[in-house]
Amino acid sequence: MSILKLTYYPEEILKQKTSTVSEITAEIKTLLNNMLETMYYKDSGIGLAAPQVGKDLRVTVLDVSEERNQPLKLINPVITEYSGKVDSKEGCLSIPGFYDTIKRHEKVIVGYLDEDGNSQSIEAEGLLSRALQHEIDHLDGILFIDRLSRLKKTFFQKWYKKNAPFE
Ligand code: QAP
Ligand code: CO
Repeated sequence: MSILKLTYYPEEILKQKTSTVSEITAEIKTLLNNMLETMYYKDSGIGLAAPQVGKDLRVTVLDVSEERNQPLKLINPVITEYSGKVDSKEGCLSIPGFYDTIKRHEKVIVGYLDEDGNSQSIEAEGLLSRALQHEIDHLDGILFIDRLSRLKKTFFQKWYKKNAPFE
């Protein structure tokens, strides 16, 4: 296993829609394990998407458990149902140190493939629902700052000028 190098705002790969995985190879499985290791290494990480480690693939890993022992590996995830709306604060490992509140669906159902290629679905609310929406956004080239109001985006730009570059 290895710790992967992260990509940071405003790198181009974070703005691009990822490619669907057509075959679950050993390479994909290794990538998922390395993404999990990288996420756990960044102590407060609860989700990481492939573009954040420089890969153009529709895969993401998550773990919202306190004990950090409930890893999820999602291949080709899609939101199939959603309901409700809720405001909550978010951050992103690709924009370290910046947090702001955005509105998201309260509940979601996400369909995906597991590592064995079986179709699965997760019904989620709370932190997992938010994390799933945040990570699936990454796979579509969307960062949480793209969902901020114009005023808050202006504030982000000021914050970024003061704090960039990351790493
Ligand atoms: C996405 O985000 C998320 O700024 C995952 O300095 C966000 O793991 C899901 C992190 C909110 C649900 C709610 C951010 C670590 C981690 C930082 C993360 C930082 C160190 C963000
Ligand atoms: Co993120």
